This record gives sequence, structure tokens and C-alpha cells, in this order.
Amino acid sequence: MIRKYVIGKPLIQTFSTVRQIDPSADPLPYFTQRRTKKHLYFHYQLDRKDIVYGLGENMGGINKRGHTYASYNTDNPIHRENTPSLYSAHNFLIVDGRDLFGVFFDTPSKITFDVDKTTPGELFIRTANDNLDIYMITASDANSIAREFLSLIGRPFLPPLWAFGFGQSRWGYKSEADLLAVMEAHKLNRLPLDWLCMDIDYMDHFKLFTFNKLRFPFLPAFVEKTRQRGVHLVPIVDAGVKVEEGYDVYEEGVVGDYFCRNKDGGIFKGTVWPGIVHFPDFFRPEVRRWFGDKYKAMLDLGFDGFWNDMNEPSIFSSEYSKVKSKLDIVKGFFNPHHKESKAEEVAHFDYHNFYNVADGKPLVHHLVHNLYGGYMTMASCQGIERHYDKRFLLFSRSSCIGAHRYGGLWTGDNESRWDHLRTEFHQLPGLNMCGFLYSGADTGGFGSNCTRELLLRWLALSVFTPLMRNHAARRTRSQECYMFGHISAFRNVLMLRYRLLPYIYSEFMKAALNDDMYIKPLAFVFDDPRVRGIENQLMVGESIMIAPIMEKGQTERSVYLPEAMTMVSYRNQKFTTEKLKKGKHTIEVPEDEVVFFIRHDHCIIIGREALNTAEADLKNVELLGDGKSYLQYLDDGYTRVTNIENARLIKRATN
Ligand code: MIG
Repeated sequence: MIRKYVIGKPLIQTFSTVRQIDPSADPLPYFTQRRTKKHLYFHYQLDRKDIVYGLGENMGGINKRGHTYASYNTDNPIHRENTPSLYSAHNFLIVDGRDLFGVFFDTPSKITFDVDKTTPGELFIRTANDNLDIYMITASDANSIAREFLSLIGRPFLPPLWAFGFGQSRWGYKSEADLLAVMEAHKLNRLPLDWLCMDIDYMDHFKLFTFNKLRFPFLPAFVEKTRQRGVHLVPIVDAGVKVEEGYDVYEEGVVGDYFCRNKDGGIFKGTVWPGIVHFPDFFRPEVRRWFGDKYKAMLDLGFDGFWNDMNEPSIFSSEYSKVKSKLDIVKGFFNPHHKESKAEEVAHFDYHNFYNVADGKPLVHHLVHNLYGGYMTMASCQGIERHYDKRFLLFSRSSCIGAHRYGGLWTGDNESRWDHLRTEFHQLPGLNMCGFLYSGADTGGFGSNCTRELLLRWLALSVFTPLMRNHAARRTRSQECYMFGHISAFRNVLMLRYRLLPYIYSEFMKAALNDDMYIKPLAFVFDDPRVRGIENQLMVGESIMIAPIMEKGQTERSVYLPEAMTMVSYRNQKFTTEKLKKGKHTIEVPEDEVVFFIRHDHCIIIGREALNTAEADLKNVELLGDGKSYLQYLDDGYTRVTNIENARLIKRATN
């Protein structure tokens, strides 16, 4: 059951929900409220064994207890277990224990969740803006609560089949030749590949929707040529528009009055990659329409995938913030006394000094900050939809709940570190709970230098995430799958992705179309007290459980099976299976092997090897596991889908 509580008079309409719920006249249950001059507080006393799930992309583990989280979208390159703010605002959580409820704080403003950190056992939520909607969801179990919530916020973004293939990316591929070299290396080494990203260097002086003609002299022929080789090119699109006379996007924005303004009425200027930029005021429908239509020229060149970056918005400096470099921000983190993040403090200066026009009212950006990236994604998605009639790839760095309907998400600038592999593992269930099913982290890590062992182990997790992309920062060690020698181990793990593609795609689509999560904590599936609190095993779709190696040097680990399962291992591009009893096991997983589990009485489907999704045959599948049948979702992979039709579900059965 979903109940809505309206506190005060919400500042603006958000776009988080798709269902109309009449406000309840009763007081908000479970929480006590306290108001000070500046803030509104909600308190709830947690029981010792309660688990708190959710909060989307936030750090801190699957169980959120012990840390504080601040939804205030921040370009924060430091991801630590106790980092309060990343790029997104995902204000939904589930308390599971003495009481069982889900609660969503629907606000465009900053909101802080102190989950058993400052005061033992206390969950307290602080809002900067005391006008908001709160949705309270109750059901018989945590999974049903998540499903109710997903039905409230609406069906997630559905990418095309090729977006489930392997993507390779690097900030540093600068030209057609660089991209061709990656494609060539994948082909030579028989490493599957479906898409390649183009980072900011493809642009002419970082101007959005432009190309550096010296580096990309043969567009659109180049796009066509790569497509013929089975590879889709995915250019990046940032938020800020370079201020430059004669640049059409800038000039149209000025003439059309599409940019955010300062207090004094001038257009706000920030410094980002292009130098001085203006920020489109994505809160206004006419601005979204204008910006979205810019994608048409890119679509006409043959591109059918995009990633949106820097849309918190990230601002290096402005006349309001005196920060000279990101280094200052980074340094701030080593100050043990900092309360929240330094990046956030710095951004505050800027965010208090420009305006968005939302619902016809000019509002200081700070108050509506958390919707900016989400509105950019909405603009992009709707623009592309107006000019392209098939499914396309779109994912964004900044987001809010609601934005999950318009694009997927990647978790931003992580690093090549073992704890960041575990971080992704912990982010996945929270993201799924908030509707971001098409998501994943930079495999191998963005910052710092990756190692062979870390990349292999990371790929073994990414095999199961809908968004599977290897991405790294400029000036780091090259971390393409062919850069570490003995390529067969990399081929093995990438091939496994393609062999599991029929299952992954089918489970993703079924979950998305049935208001369900694709990746879940074990406790959402098994009614077994021993799975409560497990942080290193997850469910992928209905039938697979994963328990990857996430520690350096580890070749074995313990796994708890809440029921008998089939252990599947993939090594030397071959499957072997073994039945294991319910209970605790120690499993051995050498570096060149991937292990996962199939639930008792379940089957999964596996396809043949393929070097890209165009080659993959989703109809030709074998069953694996001790179940009798599998219900496969199947479509052509690119036609837009409006609902799950029975015709698309095919029963695959053992003989
Ligand atoms: O300030 O476009 O998260 O994926 O490679 C850095 C360059 C800007 C941040 C993104 C990252 C991307 C990088 N961008």
C-alpha cells in the first residue's frame, strides 16, 4: 500500500512519480517530526537488527547503517565508504526489521540521511526545504515494497540489445584512428565488442554537438564503417555550453533565453572544460525541447547512443567560488574535521548564485539542485525520441528518481581499487530499488592504474551488470582487455557475457516491465535469517546468484547457499556444473575462471559464443540448471516496447 503525505506546500512539481496518489489526512507514521528555524527533521528509532536498504547509488554498503548520506548531487572524485554525496539524489529507503516499510522523500532540495551514525540506533532525516511529499509504502516483505515503489515511479529506461554487449571506453581515444585501433585489437584477439565511447576530445574545443574535423574527418562514413563491423559509437555530451561568438548553440541559447541567470539578471558563467560556459535551464520545457532537438544532427550522422556527463552540474570555478583547481577539493578530504564533502561546500557558492525557472517561478538553483541532471537526461531522451524511432542507448552521471525513465546511469569517477569493486557490488541493489536497472560502474576503475588481476575480477562482476563498460581516465595505465597479455582469460570472461546474453536480456526486460528489480539482495528472495546482512552475494534475475571474488590475491572464498544450488563455472570457454547442498561452502575460483550459481529447480538459458550482439542468436539457446523450463522474453532488440506481451514470452523446456 502506498500513502502520500504532503508536508507544507511543495516548492515545485518533481517528475519522480507516474501514479496519482491522493494525500492522506493522517499524520506521517513511524517518524516523529521536529522543526528548527532552518531545517525539518524526521526521527525513527531503529531496532538493533533492523536493516536499512536503498538510497540508490550511495556508498556505505548494502545495509546503509553506520553512515550519513547527503543527497546533493556532486562531482566528487573521492569515493570512500563514508563519502556522503555522489552524483545523484535517490531518496528512497526500506527499513526491514521490527517494522517494515519503504519511504521516499520527494524533494528537489538537499536532504540528509543519518542512518545510525550520530546517535546510536537513530535514523534521522534532515531537509533543507521543509516543503515536500513523502510516500510511505507497506507490504508483506521488502521485495514487495520495492515493487510497489517501482510501480509508483514508472517503468525504467529500456536500452536496445546492443547496449547489453561489451563497451570499451577511455578518456584519451582522440581520433578515428584511435578508435579503429581498439576495434582492430578486439577483432584480432577474438574479444567481443559492441560499443565504443567517444570522450570529450572528439569535440571542437569542447563545444557540445560539434566535432574536431581533423580528428574525425570522415563522418558520417566512419560511423557507418564501424557499424558494419558491429560496433556502435557512443559520444559524450556535457551540460555546459561554451561561450563563443558564432557558435550556434551558444547564440541560439542567448537569443532564445535558454540559459540560467544570476541574481542580477545576467547569464551565469561557470568554467568547465570549454572555458567559460552557460548552463541550459533544463527545468523549462522549451529549453529541454531546444536542447533535445540538438541530438538530431548526431542521429543523422548515424550515432544511436550517448552519455551525459558533468550534469550535477559540475563547475570548476566561477566568480562566486574561488576554487582554482580540483586539487583544492581533493585536499579538503584529508581534513579529518570536514563534516560533509569539500566538493559540496565549494559548489554551494555557485549553486546559491544562479537561478532556474521551475513551474514558472525563478528559484535559486540550490533549492532545486538535485533535479538538474535528471532534467538534462529527460531533455536528451525526449529529443532523441522525437527524431529516432528505435531504442537507443543513453546513460547519465547525475540523476534523481524519475530520471530512471529517461536513461541509465554509471556511477562516475571510481578508481582502480579493490574497495571500489566492492563499492559497485554494494551500489547495485540500491540502484535497482530506485529504478536504475541499466547501470554499472567503470569496470577496471576510472582513476589510478588497473592491474590484470583487478580487471579480470571486475569483469567477472560486470558480466552480470546490464551496463558493462571498461572505462579509464587519461594518463592512467591502458586497461583494455588486450593490454595485459595472456588474453585468453579476458576472452573467457567476455565470452561468458555473450553466452549469458539471452538470460541477461530476458531477465532485465522482465524485471523492467514487471516493476521488479534485476539485481537484489539475497534477503529479498530467501526467507532465511542467515542471508540477512550478507554483503558479498547478490541475486541476478530470478535464477542466478553471484558471489564474486573481490579481494586481491584471493582464489577461494566462502559462500552461503540458502538452498541447494547448481554451481556453474566457466573456464577455457567451457561450462562445468556441480550440485551443492544448502549451507556454507568454500569455493575455489582461479583468476581465469568465473563462477556463479543457479537456484534449485530453476533453469537459465545460454546462447552460443558471439563477437557482438548482432552475431548473437538469442533464439538458439540451451538450458542449464536442474529446473524444467525457462520463460524467455524475446524481441528484436530495437523496436520500442510499451508493455510485456505474452507473445514475447517463450517457454523453453528440457526434453
Ligand atoms: O572532469 O570527459 O565521469 O567518465 O571520462 C572529468 C572526461 C570529466 C568525468 C566523467 C568521466 C569522463 C571525464 N569526465
